[in-house]
Amino acid sequence: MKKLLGLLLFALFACNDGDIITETIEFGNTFEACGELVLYKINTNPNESLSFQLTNPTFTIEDLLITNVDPDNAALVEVTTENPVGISVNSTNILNYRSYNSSPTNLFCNDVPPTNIEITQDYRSISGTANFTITLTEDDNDGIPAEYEDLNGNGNYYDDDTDGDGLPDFLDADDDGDNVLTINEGHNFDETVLLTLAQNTDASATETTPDYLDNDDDGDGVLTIDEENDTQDNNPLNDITNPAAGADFLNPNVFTSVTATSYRVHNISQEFEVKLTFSNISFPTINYTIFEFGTLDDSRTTTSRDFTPTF
Ligand SMILES: [Ca+2]
Ligand SMILES: [Ca+2]
Ligand SMILES: [Ca+2]
Ligand SMILES: [Ca+2]
Repeated sequence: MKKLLGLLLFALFACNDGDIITETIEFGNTFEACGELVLYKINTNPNESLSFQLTNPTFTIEDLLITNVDPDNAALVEVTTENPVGISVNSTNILNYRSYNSSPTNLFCNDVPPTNIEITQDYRSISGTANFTITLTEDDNDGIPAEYEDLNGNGNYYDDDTDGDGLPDFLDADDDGDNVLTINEGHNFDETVLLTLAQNTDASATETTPDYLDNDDDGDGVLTIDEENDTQDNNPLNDITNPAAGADFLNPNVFTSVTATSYRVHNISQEFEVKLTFSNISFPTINYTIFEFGTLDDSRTTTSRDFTPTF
C-alpha cells in the first residue's frame, strides 16, 4: 500500500521557517473512526497518533454512506453527500499529532483507556478544512468482471442492459432476466479463457448467444422464465421433469409454459471509499496546504442493497 509520509516529509516541502518536528513520521494510508466523532490513525513504532475530534458534529459516518435513488433510473443509486464535505478545523474540531511513551493501540475507542500512557509531544491545528470525498463502487458478484460486461466495448458500463430492466449488466446478477442467475448459467469466465467457454445450450451455426445472455436457453420457444413446471418460485433451476436431461429450461423436449409473475430479487454489493483530506492546516511551526489523512477502514463501508426489477 502506498505509504503516507508524515509530518517531517511534509515539513520539508511545506513548512515555513522555524523549528520542525524532529522525528520522521510515517503513517499508513487508512484511518479509523469511533464515537461521535473521532477519526484517528496510530503508529506503534514510534508510538504516535494523528486524530481529528469533532465536537457536536453535524454528521455521522453513516450519514456519509447514504445513497439516493437516481432520479433518471430507479435501478441505480448515487451517493447523496456532496463531494467534498467541508468541515472547519477550529478550536472545537481539533486535529492533533501526539507521541507517547507507550503504545496507543487501545487508547482510542476504548471505555477503559490504558493506564501508564503519557503524551510526550502534543501539536494541534485549529485552522483549516477537512474535506471528505465519498466514492461508491457497486458489483453484481456474478463472476464476470465489470469490464467484460461492457458488451458494446465503449468503456461506458451503464449503457449495456441486455434484459432492459434498468440494471446495467455489470450490476445485474441476472443479465438476461430469465430468473436464472448469471453465475448459474455456465459462463465459465476466468482470466485466461475469458468468456470463450461460456455455455450455449442451443448453439448452432446461427445461434451464438451464451446462456447467461439468452432468455430462451434451450431454444424450445418457451422463455426460460416461463419454464416453471414444478415449483412456481421465480427459480427455473429447480423445475426438473427429466433428471437425466437437467432443468426444463435446458431441455428442449419439455416446453410446457407456466407464466412467471415476477423477477427475483437482485443483490448488489456496495463498497464506499471515504477519503479525508485536510487543507490549509497549521501546527505551531508547520503549515500544510494539503494533508492526505487517508481512507476510512471501517466495516460500515462494505454493505449491499437489494433491487427487484418491475415485472
Ligand atoms: Ca439488466
Ligand atoms: Ca451481470
Ligand atoms: Ca439469467
Ligand atoms: Ca443460446
